[in-house]
Amino acid sequence: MPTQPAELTVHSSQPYNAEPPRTALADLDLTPVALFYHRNHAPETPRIDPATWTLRVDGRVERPATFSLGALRERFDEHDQVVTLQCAGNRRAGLAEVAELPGETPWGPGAVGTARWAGVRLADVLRDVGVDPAATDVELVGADVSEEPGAPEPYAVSVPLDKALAPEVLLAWSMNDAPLAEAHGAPVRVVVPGWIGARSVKWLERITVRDAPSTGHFQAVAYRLLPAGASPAPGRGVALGPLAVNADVLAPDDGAEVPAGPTRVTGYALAGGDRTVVRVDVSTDGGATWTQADLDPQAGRWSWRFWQVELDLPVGTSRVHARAWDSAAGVQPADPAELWNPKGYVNTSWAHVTLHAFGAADG
Ligand SMILES: Nc1nc2c(c(=O)[nH]1)N[C@H]1C(S)=C(S)[C@@H](COP(=O)(O)O)O[C@H]1N2
Ligand SMILES: [Mo]
Repeated sequence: MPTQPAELTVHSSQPYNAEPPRTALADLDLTPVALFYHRNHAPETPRIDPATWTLRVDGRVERPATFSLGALRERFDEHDQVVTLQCAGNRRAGLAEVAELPGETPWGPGAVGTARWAGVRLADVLRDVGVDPAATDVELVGADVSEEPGAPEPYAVSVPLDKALAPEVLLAWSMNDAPLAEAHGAPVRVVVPGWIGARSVKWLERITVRDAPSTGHFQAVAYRLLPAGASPAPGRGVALGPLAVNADVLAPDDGAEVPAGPTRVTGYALAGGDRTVVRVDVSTDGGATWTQADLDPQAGRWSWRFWQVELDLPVGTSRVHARAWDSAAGVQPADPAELWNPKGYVNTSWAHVTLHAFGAADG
């Protein structure tokens, strides 16, 4: 059945930040590129000629090297992974209801998406240049320059060496079996499965192996979890890495009018790091009682897991809550107020939508 292409909600155009409506993400193992959220920090999208693009690999390595796209393709095997990217700011709007988050993009449910990414393993490239035994972190540097930090500098973050050497971390040139789009980081971006989206650096130009995390703004100041009373400063708080377990309702939409009676409610759940989703609970009585949703098989080890449940909705307004559990017994907390933090990251509070069910007579 042909579906209407959904419109993205554009939060800002420079930098371009946009998300799809929740219902556009429902039931599609792979999010079409046209529906994939955009999260940027620089006012301009870099336009890089793949023919002249190079990747510099340096720092604490035995043989610093520069690779062209052709050299990467020739020298290393191609691998692919189905991976869900989720912005640490996804669902921030729920935290902004607790207390103001001035200057932060008010993401709804759509700063998340899943794609098949193909490229080379970061581990293969690192082994090729030889990592110094003293190395601890791998800095990933893009081509875009944000206006956010005091001193303008290309987008730079890092991941610990052990994650950088994990087989799932890719330098990707393809998304959903098509060449990676400029907007999503062409010609080559990093994909760090199970970690916050901010570590999956787009428009990758340099990899520097270090004995400390990157001092870039988006590692040292932003994307860190601070206590509610603290203000961001270099090195303050905890750098976000592995995703915390999260879930959301994808359909029906929040505020939807539906016929009373059996109603299929669907959504996704996502666990981070080396955890997996093991259970999703759904409640229509504010969490007093819970029903377990059916879990679909995962499209990939690093992808979200869809869930579904049939609820018997009475005429009137129902609030549907959902929460996921991960394989380390991590569970989503009830209240966003418990999670509120000054940059508005990691809203993993119970998902909820309000549904208005009408009877045959009001139909
Ligand atoms: N070079 C660069 N890489 C980046 C960013 C950026 O602003 N510049 N944003 C990061 C963030 S915060 C997220 S959530 C993802 C978003 O990827 P997408 O725009 O392809 O969805 O890219 C990450 N990689
Ligand atoms: Mo992000």
